[in-house]
Amino acid sequence: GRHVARLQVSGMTCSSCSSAVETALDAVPGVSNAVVSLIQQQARIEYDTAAVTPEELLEAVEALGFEAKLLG
Ligand code: 9UX
Repeated sequence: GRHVARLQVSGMTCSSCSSAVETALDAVPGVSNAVVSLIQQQARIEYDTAAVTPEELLEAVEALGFEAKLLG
């Protein structure tokens, strides 16, 4: 089903960073929408639980060199 995950993302220092994270998350199969806030250092991701896990979302962010944690 469709779920929303929120991630704390640390290390983003400019809007190019947050745009890169957003683009990477949007490219993950099963993600229907990702919005990243530079100011809040957070990502909000709408995704299909049948296609992708929260752990894979974290990995997509970490692959860019940022640290990510799943928020409650
Ligand atoms: Mo520019 Mo943001 O190299 O880290 S993308 S500062």
